[in-house]
Amino acid sequence: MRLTRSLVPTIKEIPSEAQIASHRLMLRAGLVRQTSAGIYAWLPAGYRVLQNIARIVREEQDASGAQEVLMPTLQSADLWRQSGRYDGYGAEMLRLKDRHERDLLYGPTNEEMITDLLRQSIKSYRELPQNLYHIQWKFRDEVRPRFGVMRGREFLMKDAYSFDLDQAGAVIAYRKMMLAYMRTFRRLGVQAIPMAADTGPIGGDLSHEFIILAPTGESQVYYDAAFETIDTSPAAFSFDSEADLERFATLMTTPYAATDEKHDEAAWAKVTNKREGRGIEVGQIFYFGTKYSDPMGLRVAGPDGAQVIPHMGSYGIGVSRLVGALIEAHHDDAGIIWDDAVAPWKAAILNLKMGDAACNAICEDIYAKLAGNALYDDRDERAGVKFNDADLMGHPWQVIVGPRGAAKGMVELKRRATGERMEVSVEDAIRKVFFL
Ligand code: P5A
Repeated sequence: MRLTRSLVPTIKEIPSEAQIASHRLMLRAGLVRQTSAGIYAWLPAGYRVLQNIARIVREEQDASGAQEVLMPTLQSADLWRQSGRYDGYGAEMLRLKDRHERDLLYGPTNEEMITDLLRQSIKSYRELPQNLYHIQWKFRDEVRPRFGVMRGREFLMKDAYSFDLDQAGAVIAYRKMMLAYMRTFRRLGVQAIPMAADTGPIGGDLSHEFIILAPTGESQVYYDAAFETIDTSPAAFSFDSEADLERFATLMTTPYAATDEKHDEAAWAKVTNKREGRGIEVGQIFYFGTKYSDPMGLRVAGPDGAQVIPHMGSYGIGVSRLVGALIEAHHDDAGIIWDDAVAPWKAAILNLKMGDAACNAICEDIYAKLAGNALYDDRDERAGVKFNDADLMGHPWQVIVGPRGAAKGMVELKRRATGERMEVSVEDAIRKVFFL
């Protein structure tokens, strides 16, 4: 994209309403704008990041065998009356009526709706297991929406739902998701640690939160650094091997990891390599057995013809929260530092002398060759303004084109994460940006 043709409204001033770094940087870098309390519009740069995160989440869900669907945001209150959650959910649920006075709600989660869909669609144990997910907007009327997209009222979630014949099957589904989550967060450039958690309004007795360390996290967390060296790659564990999944689950539950509420000082004292700090919850997974399938009447015929109530789990990732969480984990005083995997553009091209024939020609050449992967700063602005905005926006690479280098066909390449600069030819600049 050419910056002069783009809606990337960066701001120099520090927005007074934002209390944490990621919220300030998302506003300053022109990623989002608030439209109502806890509700945000995603501008082009922010939306590209959101889509990159969603794509990685989707690829790892698909690899685990989950199937993508898309359920609506609006749900019938009747479904929630059947599960018994309609009244109990409280003020966090946004309730509305249609023109026929029918009660609807904007979904805060989809356990009921997916159970209803399966109830209509499957009859036999042969159709299990199933795991279905979607990436869809949710609404929770949080008492205190804050920290920008980190605790919004409307937010984008990946939510998956597993259905198995019995508890043993559901535990396998749970382990598969845990493995898929470890791979997902690694690809996003962060270390997420699974920590045993309470289940709240979703229910059940087995749950893990996935927490990443960042100074402004909402809870204090403690874990054994051993987590950081566990290889979770496909070479180490296969989704198709129950033995692999069991070995993985054992590895994941052996090192110490706990949030504040579950912290055990005696066990912590025995850990030699400690990691401690504030944590952000970027995902949570649940096994809750027949909590929804039973009251909602989901049944399949078992191998002996008798009716069986399937066991379920649900698995969430905060896709929009992750945009803020990744910034919390990776920024400096100058701005955002995007990981290559999620950056809105891989590179910014900074033309330091618009109108100079050599600068213009080189910039246009690189812009064409980077084909959609670059933001071309073609504004008639001072070099300092361009440098500051590029650092603020956090592009992994800056291709800096000035008249002196351009005259001999050279550009300067800067790596945002390290500050490293090198003078290279146009061809080498392109190779480096694409990691060739
Ligand atoms: C699991 C999927 C559930 O809702 N039902 C379907 C289960 N879990 S959860 O822990 O309540 O939410 C899953 C993830 O969504 C993110 N999240 C939020 N993100 C932004 N703003 C919010 N207000 C918000 N609430 C939850 C979190 O990352 C959470 O782990």
